[in-house]
Amino acid sequence: MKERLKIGITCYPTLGGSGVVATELGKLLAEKGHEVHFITHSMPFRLGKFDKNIFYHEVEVNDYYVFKYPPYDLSLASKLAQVAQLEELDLLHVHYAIPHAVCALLAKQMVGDKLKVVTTLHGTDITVLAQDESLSDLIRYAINQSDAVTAVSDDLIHETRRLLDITKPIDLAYNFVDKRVYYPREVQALRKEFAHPDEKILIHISNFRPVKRVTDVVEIFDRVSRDIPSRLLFVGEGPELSKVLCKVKELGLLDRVTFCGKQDDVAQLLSLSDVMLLPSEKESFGLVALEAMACGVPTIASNAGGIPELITHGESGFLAEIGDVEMMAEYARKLLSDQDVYEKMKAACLHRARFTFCNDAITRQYEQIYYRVLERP
Ligand code: GMT
Repeated sequence: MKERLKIGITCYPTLGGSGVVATELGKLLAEKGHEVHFITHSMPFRLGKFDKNIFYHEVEVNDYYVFKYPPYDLSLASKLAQVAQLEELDLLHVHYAIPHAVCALLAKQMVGDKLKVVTTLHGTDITVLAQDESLSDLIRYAINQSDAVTAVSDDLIHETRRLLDITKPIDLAYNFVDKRVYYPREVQALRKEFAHPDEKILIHISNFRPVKRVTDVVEIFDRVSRDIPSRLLFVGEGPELSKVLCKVKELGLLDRVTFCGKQDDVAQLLSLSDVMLLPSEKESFGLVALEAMACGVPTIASNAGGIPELITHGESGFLAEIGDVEMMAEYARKLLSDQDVYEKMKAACLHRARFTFCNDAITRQYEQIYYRVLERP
């Protein structure tokens, strides 16, 4: 290791892919000997076992009665400044421009210029919030003032430039999965709990936000299950859950669909599945498809956002236009009915996850960015 760094990490600790990536990155940096301080409103859900290099600082929100809305952003900025000073942090790596980068920049003003701010864009702050005129100037400011900015796909870099008219360099740092956690597990016994040996298992994992188009998953499954004996597993929950349940009932699929709710050890559920469905409207990367890939499970997805950078159509999965459930079902049938095509694709998935989205390489890339902003070559 070059020089041991003291790094503060702020993310949404319980939210989807960005929280997972930020937490996994922190754990890998700590394993490499860096001192990592998570500064968040609750314990990141994937933090796991004790590590002497990992610290957790909880942001407490002041709910003083004159505040109509408790000022979380100010509490976070103040905590970031406190921890940075007390622990002599070299930098803050914040995930999401709004509000985290803005809070980190305020902390930097309080602490002094020595403290560097690295901001990672994950998608929603650009593809949704940047289109809101009341926030776009603030997001532009957060990006321009950060010492370095990274994004999880090339598509997200282009969208950021297009929507915010930004010229500042943005580093591409793809998401990754820890190959010690995501690999094809031995789950034959568990698989029997979900399906008969002659049935295939399709899976969808998300937070059931409208952008995930989860009802398309039901439409695709409906078409596939007419020809191929199969089951569908839903993992996760969120605002569209009841709509999805209605669709499942309407199509008479209730006895073939299992709602697993929120699950922590998704590598097990992925390993017992045959195909992942991800028909999203927007997706800056699609971490869940990478998790599936690393477990040897091909994904059939929409060609939205950064997904085509992750999945090579026809090689490591199949892509169709957003909303084209007919085509996605056709690809699923092709994949599930031809063992040769399936085995080839499974091998391609394992190789791609291991070598292109390798946790070691991407952690090294982030370290290089840290040394660069700190001017410690
Ligand atoms: O997709 C979500 O609803 C969650 C969101 C998040 O903050 O985790 O996901 C975004 O970041 C992930 C990690 O970089 C990406 O894999 C997802 O594609 C991205 N979601 C969107 O762009 C909609």
